[in-house]
Formats: sequence, C-alpha cells, structure tokens
Amino acid sequence: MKTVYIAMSADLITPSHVNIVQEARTLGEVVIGLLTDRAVAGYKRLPYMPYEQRRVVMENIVGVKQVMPQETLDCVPNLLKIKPDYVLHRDDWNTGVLRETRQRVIDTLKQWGGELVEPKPMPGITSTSLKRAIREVGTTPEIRRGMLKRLLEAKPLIRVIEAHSGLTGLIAETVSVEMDDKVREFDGIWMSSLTDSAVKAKPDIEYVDRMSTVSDILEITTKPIIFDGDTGGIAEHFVFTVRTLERLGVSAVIIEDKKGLKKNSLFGTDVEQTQDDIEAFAHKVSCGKRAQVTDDFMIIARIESLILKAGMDDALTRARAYVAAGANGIMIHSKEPTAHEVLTFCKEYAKFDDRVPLVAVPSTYSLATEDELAEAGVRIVIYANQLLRSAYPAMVQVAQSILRHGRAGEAEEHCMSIKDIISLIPERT
Ligand code: SPV
Ligand code: MG
Repeated sequence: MKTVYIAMSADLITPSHVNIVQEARTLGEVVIGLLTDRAVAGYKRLPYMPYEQRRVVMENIVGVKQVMPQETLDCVPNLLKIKPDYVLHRDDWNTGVLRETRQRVIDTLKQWGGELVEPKPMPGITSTSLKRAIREVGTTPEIRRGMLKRLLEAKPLIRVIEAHSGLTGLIAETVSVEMDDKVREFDGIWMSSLTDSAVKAKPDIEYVDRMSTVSDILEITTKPIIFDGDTGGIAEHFVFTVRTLERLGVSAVIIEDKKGLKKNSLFGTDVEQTQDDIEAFAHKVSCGKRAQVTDDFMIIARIESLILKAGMDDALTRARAYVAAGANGIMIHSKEPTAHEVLTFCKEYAKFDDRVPLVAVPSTYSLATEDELAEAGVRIVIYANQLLRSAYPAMVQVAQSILRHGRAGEAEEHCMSIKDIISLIPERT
C-alpha cells in the first residue's frame, strides 16, 4: 500500500479539508502532518483550537490513517521519517511563505522516487472567511482565558498592545502587516489603567471603574487580555478581582508592588509613591493564586524598584520572593530612556533556578527592539499607551484646524471618510 502525506493546520475544518483527504485516499494510506501550535504561530495567528483538539478532529475524518505532529512549517523532517510515495498539497503554494518549502519537498521526494501531487484549490469556504465569521460570533471565556498560556508555549515573544475602548480593542484585534511572507499581528491586549483613566479624563489613581471597558473590549475581540490591576487593592479585595476577571475570560492580571495612593509609574520619584513590603505583596499574590478557579489564569507581579530608585538588588530580591509566592510572571518596569537597566535585570534573572515569564513595557525606552528584549529573555512585550498617545494629538490638530478656518473642510484630509466611519462597525443581525 502506498503512503500519502498531507500537511495542514486544520483549525477550522472546511469541505476543502475533507475533499483533499478523499483525493489522497485514492492514492494510498493517508498520513496527516498536523502543524503544532508552535508551527502555526510562527507565521500566523495561533489556531483557535489547540493541537490536541485538532488532532482528535482529523483522526476522525474518514480515510485518515494516522496523524503526526509537524513541528515547523517545513514538512521535510516528517517526510524523511516516513518516506511517503506522495505528498498532496493544493497548488496554491508557489508564492509566499511556502514557496521555498515546496521546492524542498520536491527535492526530498526525489530521493526515493516520491511525487508531489497538487490538486486545484476548492472554491467556496476558505479558512480566512471562517475566521472572519468566528470573530463576528466571538469567543468563549474558556477559550480566550487559556490563550495566553498557549501563546507562551507556542511563541518565543508575545506582542501585546494597549486598548482602552471597544474601538481600540478592534484595532488590537484586526490590524496586521505582512512581512517576510509572514503575517504579523498583536497577540494580545493590555488593558492599561493609564489610558483607561485618561480616556475618561481621570488621573491614573485607581479611581475609574474598569469593568465596563473590559466588557466593551470582550465584546469585539477574541484575543487574550492582560488586565492592568494597579496595586490590586488590599488582598481581601484582590481575590474578588481575580475571580471576576477569570470568570470573564481575561487571561492575566498584573499587579504592582506599591501601596497607598497609587500614581502612574512614569512619574517615577517626581511624586510621592510608596513601595509595598515584600512580604505583604507576596502574600497578596499568593491570596490571588489561591482564589482562582482554573489553571489557565495568570497572576503577574510587577516590580517597581527601578522606577522608585530602590536599586537592582531590591528588584532581584523581590523577583525571587514573588516567584516563590506563586506569581506566574514577573513584570520589570523602568522609565529610563534606554533598556539598559531592564537588560541588566534580565541578565541577573536568567541565573535564577526558578523562573517565570518576564514582561517588559518599553514606553520610555521605546527604541529597544522586540528582538533585543527577547534575546535578553523577555517573553511578553507590552506597548502600553501608544494608541491613545497618537489619537489625542490627532484630535487636537483637527479641532484647531476647524477653529482656524471657520469650517471643517481643511481638516478632512486628516479624517477617515464618512462612508468608512458609518460602516466601520457592522451591525449584528
Ligand atoms: C499602564 O499602562 O497603565 C501601566 C504602565 O501601568 S505605566 O503607565 O508605565 O505605569
Ligand atoms: Mg497602570
């Protein structure tokens, strides 16, 4: 019996998947090389369904003999393992990210006289159109909540952007660019207290009610959310926040080790701010960990020692204590103009035996690149305020133009069209 290999991610199964399996069956026994989460996340969005769920679906498609993990986009390592007689692939991979892989497949198959068979793509439903439909339907708290942990397993660096409204949530959800044949998107959403407060014209002092913003963002997005929990309040209150966020499908909360009237960290020592005692904050973290119901939810401890000029040793001592208290991540904050002190922290942290993922927020040191931070061991980069900081001056400029000219005509070039704004948010009927 001949063997036929088909590589696929099989996230949202369409008739096209079933059809290619049926075509393959006419040639021999069908082996599916199922792309792992890591393999898919390397070039596009993390699949909606984790590998194990996708495997179960594919194993139950009539005609599938075996499902094996394909660890990268390149199926050649699997081909070398099973030496199939045929590889089946739709003839739509002669351009883009898969072009080189295609050639390597042809060259590899030659070694044992195997053949590449390329049926025409099936018209009709595509996984892209299904993904759009899924976004319109939304997601569930369970699926969304677990996504941050899945991303940490699947990708070396998680890229997160701030949102402070449904509209900015939509930007975080949908904006993408194509680079080097890969689709680059934000992986998750930061619910910043600074921008959530500023957009309500309130100072960032733990005053505004955040839950209505969470609800607006949940409504329009499917990506994982990291909630800026400020100080978390007193431990007795923090446990309720953890339960609420977890129930809503938020993936993580970050709390900072300050107490009393919290001010924004980027004031540094220009305003009075008090760092919490190590034991008290570690206790708050462990209370939160005990309160959560699922394994998916993450509590990330944010260290303010560098912001408050308490020194690198203090930052490292705290990191040790917070990890021991059960924190699932450490955010090291800095307001220096370069990444220097963050990178020093990372270097020392890398020597710890017990480590959890590191989070960095390059607001003031914005010239630091993702590659640089990832190289130092940072796993999550948060762009914490750029959407609001760019929107505000644009709005002021337009308001001034209207005043200056006594009409809105000159401001038009800075505005999206009326046609675009009225159709930006589709109705859901
Ligand atoms: C926020 O975005 O609200 C943050 C990060 O907490 S910072 O503004 O740098 O404190
Ligand atoms: Mg904040």
